[in-house]
Amino acid sequence: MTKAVLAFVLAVQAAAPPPKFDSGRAWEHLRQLVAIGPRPAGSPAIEQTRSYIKAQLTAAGVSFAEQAWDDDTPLGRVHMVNVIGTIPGARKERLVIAGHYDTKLFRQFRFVGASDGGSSAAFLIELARVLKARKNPLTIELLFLDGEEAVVEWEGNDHTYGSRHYVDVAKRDGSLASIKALVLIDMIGDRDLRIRRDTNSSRWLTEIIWNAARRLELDTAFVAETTRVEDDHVPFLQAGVPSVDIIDLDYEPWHTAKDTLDAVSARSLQIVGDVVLAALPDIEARLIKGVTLTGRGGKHKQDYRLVKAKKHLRRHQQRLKQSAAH
Ligand code: 1BN
Ligand code: ZN
Repeated sequence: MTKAVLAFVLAVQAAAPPPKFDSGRAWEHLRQLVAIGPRPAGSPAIEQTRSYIKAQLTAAGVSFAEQAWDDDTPLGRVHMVNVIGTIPGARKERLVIAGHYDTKLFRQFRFVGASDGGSSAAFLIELARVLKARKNPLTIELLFLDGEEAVVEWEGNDHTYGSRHYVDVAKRDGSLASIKALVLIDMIGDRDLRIRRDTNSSRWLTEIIWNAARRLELDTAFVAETTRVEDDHVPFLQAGVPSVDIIDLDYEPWHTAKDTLDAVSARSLQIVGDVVLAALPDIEARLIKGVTLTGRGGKHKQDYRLVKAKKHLRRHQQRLKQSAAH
């Protein structure tokens, strides 16, 4: 390739908009995950699920780490592993986008969790591909959580093992401060998607996401009604990390043998993909103080605003130094 051709290719790549969320791809991931069968924490099937997730992250060019531990459950010690995909951004501070990939253990029937456990994992895999090709102002962490489900009953500490472990480790190793927000995805496959606003979630994050849905005329799926959910976002909220749970709990097949591919749709995955990606610039703007990405001016405008934000931060730091010196 000549220098001129190379420069042209690089210029085209730089100008090209990031790819869109492709629910066809997400659906294929979901199909593969469901085909593995029940995938409870500690099972050989969840090991296989993890291999699939890791292979897909590698294919997307996203590096990952595994966070493994053994946790005490009402059924004894269970081996669990969070998979942490990282897409470096312009800044080290992280926006975490998470979802669980385990399915609830049921011995009475075959539970494959197409929406509950499957949809969140499939969604994150496709999001990895999209965000890898995007210019991200913050580092994005795609967090595949193990052990969300109760091993027996959702009471006491028998739930959210993965998120509690992740937050505990982040507190201990000092990395919690760099986590600026969490967007949690759970049970988004429902064919008849109806996501209520969770009142446990941080208000400003909920506003940004539901506003994005309204802009896209997807407020039939992101409805105005509220609910209160305990899920993997709670340990983050308790640690002071602004968090939002995007979850459709109005799902008849929930925790039944009917949570299969028949009950979910690619369209629902697409809706959530479009809304999350539309909300992202506003979330990032809020997190990078001084930036207002209110316009939809494309890459150059965003770069310009980032430069302005950096300047603003530098000035702010100088003022702080000056006032400390006086
Ligand atoms: C979500 C999917 N959850 C379990 N599977 C969390 C939850 C538990 C939500 C109880 C509502 C009630
Ligand atoms: Zn569940």
